[in-house]
Amino acid sequence: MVSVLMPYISVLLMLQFGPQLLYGNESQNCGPKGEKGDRGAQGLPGFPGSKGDRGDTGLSANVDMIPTGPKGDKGDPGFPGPTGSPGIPGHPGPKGDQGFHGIPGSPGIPGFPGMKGQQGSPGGDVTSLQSQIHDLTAKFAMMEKAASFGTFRKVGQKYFVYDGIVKTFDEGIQICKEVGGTIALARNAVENHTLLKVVIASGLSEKPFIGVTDRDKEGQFVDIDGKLLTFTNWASGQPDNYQETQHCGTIIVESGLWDDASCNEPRPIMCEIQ
Ligand SMILES: [Ca+2]
Repeated sequence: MVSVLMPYISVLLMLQFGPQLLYGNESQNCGPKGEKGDRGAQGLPGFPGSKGDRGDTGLSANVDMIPTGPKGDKGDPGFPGPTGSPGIPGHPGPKGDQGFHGIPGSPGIPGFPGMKGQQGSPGGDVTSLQSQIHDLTAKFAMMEKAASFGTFRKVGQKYFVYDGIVKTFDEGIQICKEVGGTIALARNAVENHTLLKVVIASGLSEKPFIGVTDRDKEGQFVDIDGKLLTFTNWASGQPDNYQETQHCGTIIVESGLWDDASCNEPRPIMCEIQ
């Protein structure tokens, strides 16, 4: 502490006793000159000096020499601009892979029951399908034709029809041929019963012709193609070839039994189409 204050204490002693120490007391006698004292302590700092002259102009600033600051933060996204016009369509891309099979659809509405068809051939190819379409078309055409007659009944694969025509046996054969059929003939009991239904439904009172005749050989009835019969339904005592003029078959209105009669006497003509 004393060493720190020593400079200030020395200055104070110099101010108080300096002149006497330096020049002595004029009223006293001077003694022998002493040795030179030690160098005094450093004085206190002086007052600030006056402002200096203006300095020289510095070199021009070089922009490149200005140090670059740190990179700023990323700016906010801008507002979307106006929509441009559509571009030119590109070329078609390559064909993609086949997709997975879809979920099966719901069942369709059941159709109307169709007519019983013939037994089809095995397989489901296009040929079979075309054949079925052909058969259906033919059946529809036949049904449409049958419905064009005043009375018609279906049995098996054929229709018995009647439309009020009264002709001779040979005229009847021709008329039925023109409509795509033949003169009606029952080939079994069921067909005979159906044929009788047509007779009754038509309100006939005269026995219609059926397609049998023994004109070629007396007593041997055949169909119009000349084939022997596999089914007959003759009434008792018939065919009797009454007066040797009866060579064509008829069906009795009340019973459905058969009777031979004159081929040249006009009678109702029933046809069968199939
Ligand atoms: Ca007879």
